[in-house]
Order: sequence, then structure tokens, then C-alpha cells
Amino acid sequence: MESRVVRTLLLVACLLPALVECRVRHYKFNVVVKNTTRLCQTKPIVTVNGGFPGPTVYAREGDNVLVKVVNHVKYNLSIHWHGIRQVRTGWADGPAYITQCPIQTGQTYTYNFTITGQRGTLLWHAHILWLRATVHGAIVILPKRGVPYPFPKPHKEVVVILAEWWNSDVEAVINTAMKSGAAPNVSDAHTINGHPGPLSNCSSQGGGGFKLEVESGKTYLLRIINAALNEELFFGVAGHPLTVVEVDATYNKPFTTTTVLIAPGQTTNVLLKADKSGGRYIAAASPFMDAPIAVDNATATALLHYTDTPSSSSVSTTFVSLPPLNATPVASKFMDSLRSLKKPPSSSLPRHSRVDHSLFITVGLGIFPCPTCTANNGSRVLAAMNNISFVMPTFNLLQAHYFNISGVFTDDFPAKPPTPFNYTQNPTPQNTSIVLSNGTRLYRLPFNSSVQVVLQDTGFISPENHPVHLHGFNFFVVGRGIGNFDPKKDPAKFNLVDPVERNTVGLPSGGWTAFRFIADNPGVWFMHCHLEIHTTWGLKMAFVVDNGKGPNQSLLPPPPDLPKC
Ligand SMILES: *[C@@H]1O[C@H](CO)[C@@H](O)[C@H](O)[C@H]1NC(C)=O
Ligand SMILES: *[C@@H]1O[C@H](CO)[C@@H](O)[C@H](O)[C@H]1NC(C)=O
Ligand SMILES: *[C@@H]1O[C@H](CO)[C@@H](O)[C@H](O)[C@H]1NC(C)=O
Ligand SMILES: *[C@@H]1O[C@H](CO)[C@@H](O)[C@H](O)[C@H]1NC(C)=O
Ligand SMILES: *[C@@H]1O[C@H](CO)[C@@H](O)[C@H](O)[C@H]1NC(C)=O
Ligand SMILES: *[C@@H]1O[C@H](CO)[C@@H](O)[C@H](O)[C@H]1NC(C)=O
Ligand SMILES: *[C@@H]1O[C@H](CO)[C@@H](O)[C@H](O)[C@H]1NC(C)=O
Ligand SMILES: *[C@@H]1O[C@H](CO)[C@@H](O)[C@H](O)[C@H]1NC(C)=O
Ligand SMILES: *[C@@H]1O[C@H](CO)[C@@H](O)[C@H](O)[C@H]1NC(C)=O
Ligand SMILES: *[C@@H]1O[C@H](CO)[C@@H](O)[C@H](O)[C@H]1NC(C)=O
Ligand SMILES: *[C@@H]1O[C@H](CO)[C@@H](O)[C@H](O)[C@H]1NC(C)=O
Ligand SMILES: *[C@@H]1O[C@H](CO)[C@@H](O)[C@H](O)[C@H]1NC(C)=O
Ligand SMILES: [Cu+2]
Repeated sequence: MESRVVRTLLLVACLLPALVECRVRHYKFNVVVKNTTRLCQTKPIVTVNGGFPGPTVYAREGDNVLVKVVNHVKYNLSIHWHGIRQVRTGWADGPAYITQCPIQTGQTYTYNFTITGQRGTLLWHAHILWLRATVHGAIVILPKRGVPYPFPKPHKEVVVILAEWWNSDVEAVINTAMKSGAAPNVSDAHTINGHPGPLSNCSSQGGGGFKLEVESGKTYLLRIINAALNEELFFGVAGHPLTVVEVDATYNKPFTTTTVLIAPGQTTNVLLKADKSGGRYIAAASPFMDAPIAVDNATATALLHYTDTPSSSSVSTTFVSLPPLNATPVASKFMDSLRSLKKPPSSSLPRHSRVDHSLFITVGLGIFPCPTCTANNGSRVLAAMNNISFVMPTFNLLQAHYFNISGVFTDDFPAKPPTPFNYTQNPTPQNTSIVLSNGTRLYRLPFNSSVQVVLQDTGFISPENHPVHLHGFNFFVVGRGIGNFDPKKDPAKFNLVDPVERNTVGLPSGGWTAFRFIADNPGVWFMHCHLEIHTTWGLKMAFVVDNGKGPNQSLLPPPPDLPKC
């Protein structure tokens, strides 16, 4: 009896922000429809436990996390633990039809993973359809007990989730677009912790938006997450410079900036010093887009409120100093400022001489025949890597790999584009076809091989900034540039001393980016643009990493409750 009480107490305590020592942390995610009001409109949205955003998952480095997901909605579902390395546990990664079949209506699946060698801020989100618009939340991984941050301990830590809000049903938005062949509607508002904020219409809902209470003289750690579907965002706080200390759950050399750039799927920890004697200040998020592509240009706001300041006092709105939509120099400066805190060990960052697999991958839009598409003269806009628009299988790739089931995928994804051309020439010469091919083609990597990937944006239809995310690994961003990658000159300029380590990198519009990693995690690992519209259009591929020697270098067997197709 007593031990049951203790166990129950421990279970409850293990849900709290790491107050007690728990090696196993249990969460329950009930996926339910919840009527929610924003922008003066009430509509049903898909949520976890009724929240928009959903609950924060707290853990410590080394913990085993168990999340029981119960699907109570009409959609197929899966949840991805974005940035968690999932060492040998690909079954818990989450992208539908890549590492699992979906959790169907009425079904349950328990994600079981251990957080190995990681601490910081990450996010979880739905990885099927466009459900991630409302099905998302934070993952906060504290360092091992007794291990301090490499910066002064903040007075408080606050999760800040940036996202988008649609007045229409998001599934209708993407379905309509796919039927017509045209681009989908953009969102109606951006949100900060679920709210468009005090400067939007209908701000009375939710008490005027998110409010961060601060005490004068104290320092706060903001764990900023971009959970938006389709937009890179600038973020800033009026009168308060931000010191960036961590991105994608890796520490960087601290630097101070008025504006943070954060792409969908990225996370950024910043220190904010409440150095004013009092007052009320606006925090804001607005989009970054340096290509002729439609975006939701609404600014989301929140309030930084010094305690003891009367709510009637005026609000400082110097936030209008957030850069304009197309501020490429601000974005470039931010990305160029990111450096790893420590020199990475050469065992994790391959040198030139040790690169076993060198891939050059074009990333961009194109067209594909579609006789029924009305908006586009019998074609539709799609997107591709190395000219292949990825076709989603109807069976789980990881399972097909593990059980040697043939006919689900091929492992012939090309290491270079089929036809070399002037990638960033804009407009692209008419003699270079923008018609794409398609297929479920993967790239095979032996265990422990060292990999270099150069992503090259193309001018097909339009150049554009693509935040590319790799599952199962962190990579080191060794270089970036504008124009065509020069394989003779550019590698000599690579940073192999303190390149930033992350899981999602912004490929500059009309440019290239290069990263390296060691394929030390067996399984099938998705790589895709984290703009959901581009993923839907096929801007994705996957790596299949073979087992190494013995059980410690091999994928674990699938859990018994793995959903079936
Ligand atoms: C949402 O609200 C509508 C009408 O306002 C109601 O008909 C519907 O049952 C509600 N749905 C849920 C899930 O509460
Ligand atoms: C979680 O997975 C590990 C293997 O990685 C296994 O030993 C453990 O029993 C699993 N936990 C549960 C609750 O299924
Ligand atoms: C897209 O936006 C247009 C114009 O605002 C609106 O009429 C239409 O209903 C929207 N489509 C969807 C699928 O929400
Ligand atoms: C607020 O609503 C008014 C009236 O509907 C409209 O004219 C205005 O543009 C809206 N402002 C914002 C920021 O949405
Ligand atoms: C936002 O976009 C709309 C049309 O999409 C345009 O009318 C409006 O001027 C833009 N506002 C800003 C501040 O750029
Ligand atoms: C569709 O084709 C017609 C006739 O060839 C042309 O006039 C029109 O501009 C085309 N529309 C689009 C959206 O490409
Ligand atoms: C799949 O094939 C590999 C290599 O041929 C073999 O080692 C493995 O046992 C096979 N797995 C199954 C489940 O048949
Ligand atoms: C490629 O296109 C760019 C932009 O139009 C141009 O400046 C450059 O000279 C072209 N490069 C080659 C090799 O043709
Ligand atoms: C394509 O056009 C460019 C000039 O726009 C020319 O230099 C090139 O030779 C052409 N390529 C082919 C295959 O026709
Ligand atoms: C892409 O593939 C299609 C279909 O095979 C082909 O027609 C086109 O020329 C290819 N484009 C490039 C740039 O390789
Ligand atoms: C892939 O391309 C083939 C050949 O054009 C086409 O028949 C098929 O429908 C395409 N598959 C998808 C999912 O678009
Ligand atoms: C849900 O997933 C199952 C398994 O892949 C599939 O058979 C079914 O068609 C899906 N349902 C919907 C509504 O897409
Ligand atoms: Cu993209």
C-alpha cells in the first residue's frame, strides 16, 4: 500500500520540472478537438490535452521519457520529438510512414526514448498532414544534476513558442491547394504562446496575450521555439537586447543582438536582462522572407511587464524596430554570428580527408503534370531534392528496412543532381527543364561513415530560403554562401574550428550551405524542408543507416505496440 502511494507520488512529481530525481518520466498526451477562440473567432482545433500550445515535456539529460499518445480525433496521427537524437530508437522518432505507421483514431502508442548527450530546448510536434499547426509544444531538457549552464544561472526560465493561426481549418487549406495545384492560403496571424497579442484585434481574449512578469535587475532565460508551419520569424523585445546562448539544444559562443532569426523547427535560448527600473515593453515576432513569395505579414506581440508597474502605464513600442520582411543582411548577420561554444572533437566533426560520402543536393521548387489541376493549366507546383519529388510510401520505411521488405523504397537517391546547370540563375533559362521526377529513393550510409552535404538552392520558379531539418543527428554547419557552390574554392573556407551544431539549418535564398555529420545512429532518418508546404510538395528524402557491429551499434527491435498500416 505504502509503496503504491510512494509510486503515485513519484509519478506525479516526475511530471514537474525536474524537481525530483526521476530516471523515467511519464507523460500522457490525449489528442482531442478543442474549441478555441482567437481573432474574434471560435473554431475547433486539434490539440494535445486541450492546449494551444500543448504541454511542455520536462526531462533531464539521461532520462528515459515515456509518452503515451491516445488519438481521440478523426485524423491519423504521429508525434515527432524534434531534435531528440533517438539513438537506436528510430521507432520513437515519429514521422508518419518514415519510422512508424500512423496512430489511427482510437489507437494508442507509447513513445519510449532516452535522452543521450543532449540538454537544452527542443520541441515536439505532429508529423503528419498539417496537424503540427496546433499540435506542438516545448521539450525542456535540463543538464544532469550538478552540471551548471555555461552562463550565469538565470533567475527564471520561460518557454516562448512562436506559431501561426488560421481562421479556416488548416487541413482544408492544404487540401484545397493540392486539388487546384496552386499555393495555399497564408495564415491569418502569428502567435506568441498561443496569442496574437495585445496589439491585435480582439486582444481582450486571453487577457491581452502572453505576459512575462519580470523583476528589475534579474536575468531571464527565454527558451524560444518556432513552431510555425511556413514562416521564418524575427523576434525582439523593445529596449532589451538578447544574448543568444544556445540553438537547437547545443551551446554557442554568446553574442548579443536586438533581433533573433528563427526558422520553423529551430529553437534559440536567449538571456534577457531586466535592466530597467520598471515599465511595460512589447515583445514581437514578424516574418522574414527575401523572395517574392506571399507570407502572413502580421506581427504577433506579447508584454514584458516589470512587477509593481501599474497596468495603466503606457507601453514602450520601440518594437517597430524589428527588421522589414526582406531584411537579408539582418538574417545573414545573425546566422554568421553562430559559433559552437567549444571546438567539436574530431570524432564528431569529420575533416576533409575523412569525408566518406559527399553529397551535393539541389533544393527547390518545380512543376509536375496534374491533368485535374485547374489553377495551373494541368500542372501543379511541387518541390524536390536533386530533381526528385519524394513520394510518401503507404508502409513504414523503417519497418521495411528492418524486416528486409522489398518494394517499399529504393536506395538509389543520387549524390549529385542529374543535370548540372546554373542553379541560381534567375529566371532560370527556359532550356533547363523545371519539370520534376518523383520516387521514394533513399541514400544508404554504412554505420559510422562521415558525411558532407552541400545543399544548393535553385532559381526554379523562385529562389527561397529553406530551413532543412535532419532527423536522428545533429550536424555541424561548416559553410554557407550566396550563388552557386564552388567545389574548388569554397571548401577551403569551411569552418572546422567552431562551426555551429544544430538540427535545422536555413539554406539562404539563391545560395548554398554545407554541413557534416557522422552516421553513428542506425535507422531510417528523414531530411526535409521544415516549411510544411514544401514538405507536402515533396522537398524531402531519407537516409538509411545500416547497423554497425554487435547489438550496441544496431537498431533495437520494434516495440510491441508499434502502430500497423
Ligand atoms: C464547438 O462549438 C460548437 C458551437 O459553438 C459546438 O457545436 C461544438 O459541439 C463544439 N465542439 C467541441 C468539441 O466542444
Ligand atoms: C523502453 O525501451 C527500452 C529499450 O530501449 C526497454 O528496455 C524498456 O523496457 C522500454 N520501456 C517500456 C515502458 O516499454
Ligand atoms: C483562402 O482565402 C480566401 C480569401 O481570403 C478565402 O475566400 C478562402 O475561403 C480561403 N480558402 C481556404 C481553404 O480556407
Ligand atoms: C482590426 O479590425 C479592423 C476592423 O475590422 C480592421 O480595419 C483592422 O485592419 C484590423 N487590424 C488588425 C491589426 O488586424
Ligand atoms: C501585408 O500584406 C498585405 C497583402 O498581403 C498588404 O496589403 C499589406 O500592405 C501588407 N502589410 C505590411 C505591413 O507589409
Ligand atoms: C494557361 O495557358 C493559357 C493558354 O496557353 C495561358 O494564356 C495562361 O496564361 C496559362 N495560365 C497559367 C496560370 O499558366
Ligand atoms: C535482413 O537482411 C540482413 C542482411 O542481409 C540480415 O542480417 C537480417 O537478419 C535480415 N533481417 C530480417 C528480419 O530478416
Ligand atoms: C549564373 O547565373 C548568374 C545569375 O544570373 C550569373 O551571374 C552567372 O554568371 C552565371 N554563371 C555561369 C557560370 O553562367
Ligand atoms: C541554355 O541557355 C544558355 C543561355 O541562356 C546557354 O548558354 C546554354 O548553352 C543552353 N544550354 C543548352 C543545353 O541548350
Ligand atoms: C528532372 O526530371 C525530369 C523527369 O525525368 C526531366 O524531364 C528533367 O529534365 C529533370 N530536370 C533536371 C534539372 O535534371
Ligand atoms: C510519380 O510519377 C509517375 C510518372 O509520372 C506518376 O504516374 C505518379 O502518379 C507519380 N506519383 C505521385 C505520387 O505523384
Ligand atoms: C490512416 O492510416 C492507415 C494506415 O496507413 C490508412 O490505411 C488509412 O487510410 C489512413 N486514414 C486516413 C483517413 O487517411
Ligand atoms: Cu523549403
